[in-house]
Amino acid sequence: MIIRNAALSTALIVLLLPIKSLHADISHRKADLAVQVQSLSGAPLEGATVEIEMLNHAFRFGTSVEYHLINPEASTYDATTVENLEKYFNSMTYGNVMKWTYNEDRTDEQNLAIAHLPKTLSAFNSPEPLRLRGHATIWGAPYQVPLRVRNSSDGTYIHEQILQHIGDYHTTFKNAGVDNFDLYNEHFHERKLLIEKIVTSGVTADEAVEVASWFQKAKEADPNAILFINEYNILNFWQEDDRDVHAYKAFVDAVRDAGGPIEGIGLQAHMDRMISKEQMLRRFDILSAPMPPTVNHPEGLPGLPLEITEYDINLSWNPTPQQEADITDNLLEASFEHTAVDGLTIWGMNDSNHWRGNGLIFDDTDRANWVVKPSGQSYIDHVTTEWWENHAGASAANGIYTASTFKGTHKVTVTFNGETKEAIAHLDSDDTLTFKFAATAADASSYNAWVAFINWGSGAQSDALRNADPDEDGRSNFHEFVFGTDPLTQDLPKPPQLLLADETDFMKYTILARNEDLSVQLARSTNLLDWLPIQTVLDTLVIDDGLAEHTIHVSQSDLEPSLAERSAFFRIQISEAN
Ligand SMILES: [Ca+2]
Ligand SMILES: [Ca+2]
Repeated sequence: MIIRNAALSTALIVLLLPIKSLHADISHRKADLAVQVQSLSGAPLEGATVEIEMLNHAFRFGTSVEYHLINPEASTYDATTVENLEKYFNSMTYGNVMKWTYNEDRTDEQNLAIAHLPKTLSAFNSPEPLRLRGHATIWGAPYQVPLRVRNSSDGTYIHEQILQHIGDYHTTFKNAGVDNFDLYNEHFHERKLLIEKIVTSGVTADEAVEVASWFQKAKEADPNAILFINEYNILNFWQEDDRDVHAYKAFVDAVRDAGGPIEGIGLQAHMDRMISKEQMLRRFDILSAPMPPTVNHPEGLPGLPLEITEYDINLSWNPTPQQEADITDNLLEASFEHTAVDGLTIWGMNDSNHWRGNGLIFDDTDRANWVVKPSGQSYIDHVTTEWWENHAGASAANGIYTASTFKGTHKVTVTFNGETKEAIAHLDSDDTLTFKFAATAADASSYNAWVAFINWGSGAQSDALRNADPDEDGRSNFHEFVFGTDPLTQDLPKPPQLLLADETDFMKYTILARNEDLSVQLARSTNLLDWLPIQTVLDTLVIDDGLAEHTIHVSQSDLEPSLAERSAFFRIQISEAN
């Protein structure tokens, strides 16, 4: 018996491993971030320290939340909700306040304040704001349809009311920074109040023409709005024949064929049964497939992106905490691994603010102590650990350090020769960021950078001071920096050179000095005590190695009114610009 069991276990493992690894490719979620470290003149610098800190995902990880919990002016504002919203998500959807009845009871100003609130909140505690999904413009559920429309049986009137609302709604939210909108919610499940009163034939193609007019109206009001259709019991459809999945896709195609600009397919995913990752991936394939050729579109149309819009777990099937974690694993992994899925929004994080009392992340029975559930741990582990990477290393001989990392926002910090520089990378595809550093004393553009390159010897901190003259050649270190001479050798800089005056210049000086962060000022005196600044024109010609030839042009008018003083002293003053 023991031997047979062992053999069976081995056989199962052999069978399961290929299935698990079949879809584990997430390379499409990553890109190469190359950090190129160079000298000011473009030569590669080896050995720079490079740190890449992930700040935000490109993939949407969102939750629904109620406005009254996150509105700082509401008495019901909940700091714990806001804290967890900013910690674990980069997107949010309002549960109710952007639906038709709520929306039309508010002023435009109030509706815009609602749309703008997420911009004041942080995504994954980064400097970036939360994104917002708009939910939902049209939904035929009772109490989501205004009373006058609900009570009407006049299809023409209802059609006109819908177009009026869509026009108003998408005019209000135009340029409000809403990522995308569920324009039409639950076509297959909430039919009686709207679509069945407008289209009495019951023919799908007729319904598609009507719905296409809604999408067109939204696009007219806001050409930049990205418009989704949204539906439930698709991902968790109970039959292996995927019948409702095909029906949903066929309706989307019919609306598109009728000219309705559907740009994304929403899947609510209120899970009422265990669904495997393979089932989900198969349904994503069906839904994201291109539209087949039609008379109107002989080439067909490209497939559409998908989003999971309302993921949560229905308690109707009495799932164990482990099953809740397992189905969360399945959905997160299927969504992240499938190339067509752009985002996953859960429908509420904590039990006490969930429509069915089963938030995905937290049991907050004790409001002072939110406890992470197994399903929440699955979410947190995937989103903030497994799919969250920081990188560190050193630039190679070609000056480059490359990290293959998640698409999203990263802070890049590079340190070379004691100098540190930072930049933010928004990584959508392979990209290169270039950092330039002073690599030699001649490269240094400031005194402090220059000082770091000189080997001052031991116990000679004071030798590096700006006014020190360790080589006793009569020039301070700052003068040595400015004129590109050696602070430890008695050498001489090229002196300023007086050039012959020509028709435009009364006189003209050239000096050789640093070309960056320096200002050059000419002054005049008759007694070597009082100095009068002279406005001059300065030309800077960069030679190389951080040195430049500065030419000071002095015209006759610069010297007025005392041209009569034929005898004068001139002083060239060089200082760091700021
Ligand atoms: Ca000196
Ligand atoms: Ca010297």
